Amino acid sequence: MNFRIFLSTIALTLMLFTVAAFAADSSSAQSSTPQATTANGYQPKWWKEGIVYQVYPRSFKDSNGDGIGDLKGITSKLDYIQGIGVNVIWLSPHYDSPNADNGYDIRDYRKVMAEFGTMADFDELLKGVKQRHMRLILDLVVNHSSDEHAWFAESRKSKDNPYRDYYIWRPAKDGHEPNNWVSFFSGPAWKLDPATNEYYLHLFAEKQPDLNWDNRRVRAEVYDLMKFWLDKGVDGFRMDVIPFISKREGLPDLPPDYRMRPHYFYAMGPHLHEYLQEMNREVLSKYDLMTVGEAFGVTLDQTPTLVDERRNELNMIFNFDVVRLNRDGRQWRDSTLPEMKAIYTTQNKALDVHSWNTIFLSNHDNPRVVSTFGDDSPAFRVPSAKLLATMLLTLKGTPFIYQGDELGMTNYPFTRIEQFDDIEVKNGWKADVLTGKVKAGDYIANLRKTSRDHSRTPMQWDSSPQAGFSTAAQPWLAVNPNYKDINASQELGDPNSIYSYFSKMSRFREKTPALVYGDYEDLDPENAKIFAYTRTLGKDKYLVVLNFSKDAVAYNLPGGLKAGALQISNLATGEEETPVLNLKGWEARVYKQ
Ligand code: ISL
Ligand code: CA
Repeated sequence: MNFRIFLSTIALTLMLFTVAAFAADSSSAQSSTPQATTANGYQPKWWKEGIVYQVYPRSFKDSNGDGIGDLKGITSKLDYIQGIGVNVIWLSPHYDSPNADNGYDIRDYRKVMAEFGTMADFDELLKGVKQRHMRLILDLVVNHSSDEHAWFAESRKSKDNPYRDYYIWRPAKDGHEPNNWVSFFSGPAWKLDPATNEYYLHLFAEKQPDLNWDNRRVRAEVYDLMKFWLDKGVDGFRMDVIPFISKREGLPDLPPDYRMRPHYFYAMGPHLHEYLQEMNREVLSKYDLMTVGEAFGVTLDQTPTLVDERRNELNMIFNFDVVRLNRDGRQWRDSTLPEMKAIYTTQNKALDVHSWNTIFLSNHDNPRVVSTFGDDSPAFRVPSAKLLATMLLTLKGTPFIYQGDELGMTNYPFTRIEQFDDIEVKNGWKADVLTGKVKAGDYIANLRKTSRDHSRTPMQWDSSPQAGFSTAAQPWLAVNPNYKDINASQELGDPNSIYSYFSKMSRFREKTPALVYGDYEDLDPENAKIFAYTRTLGKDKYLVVLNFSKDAVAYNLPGGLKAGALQISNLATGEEETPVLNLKGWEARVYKQ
């Protein structure tokens, strides 16, 4: 070795030594021990272990008798929410809004909707959540704003207004809309604005103009408003239709095969990843957050590109394959259990240790879970709601419970168009029924299965008038007539209620790492009645057996597998372990093997 090489080797060794010492120092400054991964390689995170409860404020609890749920109402029910065993609350939009789409059309992102209360009420709510060691995530609706937002009021004034480029304006093309895009709420996605004689884009209602994310000033505004709420101490965001924020270059026409499923064309635009990474750099990475994107129009193979932790975009997304299993476009269809199982298997294969899933069966845009995936007839409503709770809380992914599902609330028996509030329903009526394209009877029959309003009827608190939701003679949307039989006050006092079962299941999940992080395996994919799967973490293995039918089934576990020790069941059987499991209709069991 010549002398120069010898010297530089010493220098290099010294340098490496210093770097290593520095690295050790800085990591110990952050946390005393680096967090160990689970036996199967996951980084533990609070948002992977959490159970989320979605509150739709308008329908939750009315504190002042105006017929509309409000923030004080939610604060008064925090113990009830905690009693379900959840530890994160997702609040649907609570911002100032003219309510063309119940708050998903925001007029002022920094103001509380007057109907819901004041900023002081919001601060009280957040304080109450924190006192109970729970967390609060907000709805971030930034693909579009309200047309009553100050930005849009400016933008529409003139072509050279400084806010013009906050939205997406185009001149007419051959006397028509700039392209053939359709709105999710019927009709074209463009509206001609007389002030400048140009069209603006609205993928949803006319009162929901799409923001122009290609404008860096728009992005900066969004990051600022996010920080406004995060600095108050909220713990993250559910991001409304976030895959739509980047529009396709040149706004090309919808190809014919996308007309019935335009969301797959609008989603995943060319700059989506760039904008999410920027948002992550500018905002998300500075806080300890939960982020979940409403990934309407995202396919499973695209999912890892949004949630792989090494890419620094989102923590999780909602994939709609299961909740939309019963739809062909907007029409109801009967799905099968093997179809549902196939989706979960594909999801689990698509996501590796760097990604994380969500599990949800309903929300404010879907019908009630027990009426859709269970059986809401008197004989089976309770066991089937508990079976669905068992599934929700033992599949792999962060579970989201929609308000009222913990009580087994059911679909509303709609018979007339006047009973609906939803803009999607009203616009569809005008576009399809009043034009004679669809018969009124067929339209209502379909809505009885699919309408978003099923989930939006008021929470059923007790058997007093208006189910204890409000002292008003008429709440904004009618209470389900079954509230005398299905309500919280009855369920809270009953150890065998659906509410009590949720509570028990949630706590069981919380103390069982295998149910959070364990590998998932479907044991019997083709079985049309039984859903049987295992969750395995190191030496811990749990078996879940669900009878998705009202029939009794004598079930032989595949491959001579033994069930193990019964941990939880929705029907108290206490049966001894045998090679055959004698399952009653809608029975659910969890075993430790
Ligand atoms: O019911 C739907 C329309 O057919 C849903 O597909 C829904 O519009 C879609 O999932 C996007 O939902 C979100 O954005 C909408 C809002 O109406 C929904 O309530 C919200 O969850 C526009 O902000
Ligand atoms: Ca109120």
